[in-house]
Amino acid sequence: MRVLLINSNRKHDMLAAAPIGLCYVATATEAAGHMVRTLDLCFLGNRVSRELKRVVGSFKPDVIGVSVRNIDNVNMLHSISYLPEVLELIDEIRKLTNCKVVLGGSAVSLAPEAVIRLLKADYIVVSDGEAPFRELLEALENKKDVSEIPGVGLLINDSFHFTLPKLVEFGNQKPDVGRWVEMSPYRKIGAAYNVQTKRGCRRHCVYCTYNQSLEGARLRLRDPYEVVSEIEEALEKYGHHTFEFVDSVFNDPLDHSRAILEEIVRRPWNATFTAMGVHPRGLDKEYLDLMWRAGFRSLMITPESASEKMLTNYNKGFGSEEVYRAAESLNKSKFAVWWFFMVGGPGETNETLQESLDFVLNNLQKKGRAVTHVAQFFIGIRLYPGTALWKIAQEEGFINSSSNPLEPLWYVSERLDLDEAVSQMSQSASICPEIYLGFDERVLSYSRTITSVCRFFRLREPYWKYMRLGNVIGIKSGIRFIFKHPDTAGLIRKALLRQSYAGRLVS
Ligand code: B12
Repeated sequence: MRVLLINSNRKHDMLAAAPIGLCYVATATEAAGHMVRTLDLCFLGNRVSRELKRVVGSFKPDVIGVSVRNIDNVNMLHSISYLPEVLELIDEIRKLTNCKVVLGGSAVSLAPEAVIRLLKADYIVVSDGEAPFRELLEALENKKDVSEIPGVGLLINDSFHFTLPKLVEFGNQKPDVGRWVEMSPYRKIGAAYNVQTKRGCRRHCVYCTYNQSLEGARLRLRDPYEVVSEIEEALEKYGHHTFEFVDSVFNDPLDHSRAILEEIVRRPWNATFTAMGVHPRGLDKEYLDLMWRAGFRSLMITPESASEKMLTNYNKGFGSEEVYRAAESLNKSKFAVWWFFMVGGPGETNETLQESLDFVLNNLQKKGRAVTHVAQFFIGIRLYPGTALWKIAQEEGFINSSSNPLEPLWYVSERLDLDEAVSQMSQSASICPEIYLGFDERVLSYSRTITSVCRFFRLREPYWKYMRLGNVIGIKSGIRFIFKHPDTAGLIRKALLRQSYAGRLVS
């Protein structure tokens, strides 16, 4: 069959993400004997319709697969939904061709039924895409029943029919991202070449979906030698020198990540690495030294809180002592570290929030050290079906049985005084340039200018580390809160009212 795979994600700022998931599916589909073509919409701007028309017209696909990564930007103060543009895309596809449209990607896995209904696709694929998509194509080609294929969903007489996915071993499939995607615009904006070393997450954080429909709870590890060989091949073939590990948690299990780092050290070439989702556990001097020797210069760490009580309530599986210890080790290094903190989880009070802020104020400020920290505080916890927090939120009246998971739905602890919380965060940010707040995310729309300046001055990636410098300038010049809404607590209340919450926080 002729299969066109489209990356619908157009978020083309500093956090641009090359569609590695789509590339995995492309490689597997081609290996099954189909003719595959990819179309990446990320940097096309207003040329999307023209390109779509051109590619559909010339390639004449039998099936179009669309990757849908994000539902929204998970920001309560500055919420953006990405689904309207995907709906528009699918409407355009329908006008151009009668071929079947299949959706996959994290947005689909998070809310399969809601997505197929909203986006009016023929089929959806949940979790890993490779095997279900291959089976679906085979069934379509041979005009066989598709309704029992694991991981595939469809509407039959307007009722949603879905077969649970069967997650197979990761094996040694290679996405070959550089073959399917033109990487130069990603490179230009400062984005990395993506690599995945495992699937699955064995953590059970109350708000998280990684261990469920996204990747499953069972760890499926790749052979470290194969992972590093994939990197080596990408270096040789595409000359991309900055790589990002996109695992849910890169350093869990620690031994597996260590084996990968050691294998990188053994190879004769140099490259730069970063990873999102680094666990504080195990970040001691020895491990950080190994990361540095392998070529890591930055990492993202996701403790979500520094309060013992909140870490327990989030079921993070580590305590505040480990967070403090990780900071201590990182402070002796030269890394750029982006820390993520969530504000407002179950049981959060203004005191527990202050504990996290104090942790940053006392442990992450520069104070002449070589390390650069950025500490991002987000208020409101995004709710997803299937998580423990979804149930808690239902019991506490934040959502009800008819809540739509495609609307950004939030949980905010009722024990938090919102006005006080906003003032605590602003107060800390006014004296600590490391702190980056929800409304600051608007700075991402200036990514192109920021990266051009960074490139002009030959500054080293990752460019996000210069957010600290931006805040230093902002504080000194008095424009630090340029993006801050005059009534931030009011914005939070409005978001909660929109989801029909009528409890203490809005009364
Ligand atoms: C790594 C990561 C990041 C990194 C990305 C770095 C990079 N260089 O790519 C960073 C930190 C920059 C990041 C940023 C953001 N992220 Co993020 N990120 C992730 C994470 C942990 C992994 C994504 C990944 O690459 N997975 C590996 C690939 C192989 O998996 P996959 O894409 O899902 O593909 C598989 C299937 O989905 C399927 N599939 C995919 N496409 C297709 C297509 C077809 C046709 C088929 C059949 C199947 C199929 O098959 C693939 C292979 O099996 C996920 C959570 C998770 N565990 O999935 C969140 C996640 C995707 N991110 C999320 C969000 C919200 C964001 C941001 C919007 C946050 C923000 N405010 O800035 C930005 C958006 C960035 C962007 N450009 O889109 C959310 C999306 C949920 C939502 N509410 O929309 C997730 C799910 C996390 C969460 N909160 O639950 N992110």
